[in-house]
Amino acid sequence: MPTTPAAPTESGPEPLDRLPGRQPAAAELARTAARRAGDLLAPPAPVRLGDVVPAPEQVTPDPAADFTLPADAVIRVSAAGRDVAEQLAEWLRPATGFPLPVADAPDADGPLALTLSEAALAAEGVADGLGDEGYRLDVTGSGVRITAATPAGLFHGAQTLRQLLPTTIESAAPVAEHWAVPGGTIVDRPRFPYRGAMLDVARHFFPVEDVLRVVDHLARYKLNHLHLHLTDDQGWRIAVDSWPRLAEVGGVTEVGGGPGGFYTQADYRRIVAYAARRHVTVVPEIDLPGHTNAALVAYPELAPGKVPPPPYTGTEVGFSYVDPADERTYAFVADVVGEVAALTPGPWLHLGGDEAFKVPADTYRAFVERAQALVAATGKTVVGWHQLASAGHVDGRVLQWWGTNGDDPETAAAVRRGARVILSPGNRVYLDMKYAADTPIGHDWAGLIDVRRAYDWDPGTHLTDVPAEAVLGVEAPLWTESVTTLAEVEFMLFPRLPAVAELGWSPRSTHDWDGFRERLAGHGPRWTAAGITFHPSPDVPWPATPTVPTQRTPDTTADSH
Ligand code: TNX
Repeated sequence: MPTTPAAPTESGPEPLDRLPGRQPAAAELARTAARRAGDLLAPPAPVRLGDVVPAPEQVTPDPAADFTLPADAVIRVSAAGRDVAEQLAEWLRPATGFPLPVADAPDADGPLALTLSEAALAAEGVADGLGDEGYRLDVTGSGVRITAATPAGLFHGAQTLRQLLPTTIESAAPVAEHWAVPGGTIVDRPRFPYRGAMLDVARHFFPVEDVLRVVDHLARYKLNHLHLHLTDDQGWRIAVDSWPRLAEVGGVTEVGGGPGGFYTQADYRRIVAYAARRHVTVVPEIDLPGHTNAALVAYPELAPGKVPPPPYTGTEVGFSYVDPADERTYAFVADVVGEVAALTPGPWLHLGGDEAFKVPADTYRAFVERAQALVAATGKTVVGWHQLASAGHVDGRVLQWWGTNGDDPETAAAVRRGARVILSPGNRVYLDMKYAADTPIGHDWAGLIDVRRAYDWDPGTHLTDVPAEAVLGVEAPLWTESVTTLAEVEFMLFPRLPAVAELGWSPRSTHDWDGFRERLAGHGPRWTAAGITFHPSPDVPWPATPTVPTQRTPDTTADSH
């Protein structure tokens, strides 16, 4: 809608500020007021090339080279990238209503081309190449080309392209829209190789379809690991053929007394395959030796004293453990990690290790060392909560930091012995923490975490005496004691998950709260269009909607950890 200032009644169409006797300041005010009124009615501002979350490494806009996707566009791709092209088409077809066929011959000129090429990357001017997840995206007047060395790189580039299209691209039904993409070039690759989120499916069980949707959310923001917390006191969620009662008996409870549930091996395979297609690696966690009440209900011979405990549906921690003095416990661990490893294509197996409060320190260490060896024997790399640090090293092992003070000599010592670290500081990225005191679900033991607090820290320097080179990446865990539905999962993930994704992906040089909150604001309407529930955090300047609260939460970002 036009935003020309209203012409003064007697003076004709001359610009207000050039009229004799008029104050330029008043004229400027009038013009601004008119522009504001226009803005209110105007469609959302066009997406700019730099509006991407997580922030790309290099963005070079060329406003003269904007491109509009035509209805007869064909996506051209080489054979190895075909599946990424098919997914891009699946994302774009519903809203555009365009057929978007996928065809071979990526080198032919066309409006959309995905090129897999090592050779092309050598010429891109990125010192050490785009690596196994980087991509280059070129938007010119004649089309969009994404170039990468791997399908994962193409996939991340395709997710970027999705964000560069108008918000309405998220619509599930065709929309009359000018499908413009801003011109220029993006060259992009991740800061850290491991970028993840954790879903606790043990405290409350979530059906396969919910997990798949969470995978989609991760993939949008270039997160590449989904950690599934599969076992805990309240439920055992993965079928194990050699110990069938684990799921059949241990799976039928959850916090609050609901029906629980478990994944059959076919369900789990479906999750890992769905994730793999989206370049997300599943990290299964079997929490040991504590957090095992559900296993003890199913197999009392694993319990110290051999007395079957009652099923547990509360939210306390630290009371249960498998009997470290019974050899059957180690047969159980070997069988379970063996089956889970065989079902899992990714390289990781998470052993838990947290809050085994009733196991004496030296017994705990000896147990963990045997369990780590059993995981290593499956060919997987051990991951565990940072409490594992006290046990001896095993090749490649990774400690997941969930403390709140940024300082742990035992973890630092384990790093000197060769461990790597995933950062999940409780007071920064625990997505089960409330945003504000009045958030209806969640905990607050690690503090209130609104978007700024989740965003404003540096994984490279967070832990005392742990150098950036030892940091494998970041992960945002979502514990589900109080989270019971997919909508509640999404409410806790959004908008904090994209903040964590940016910490994991974007170079530190792009870190900028003001810029981030502006870019993030543009995603609110996308989530709405996609049917994703989110918390309208007052930290973010959402485009005007009546649902946004105006009160700011107290600033909890004063300390550095
Ligand atoms: C601590 S973090 C736990 C979980 C709880 C969580 C709740 C960690 C390794 N253990 O068992 O669910 O706090 O915030």
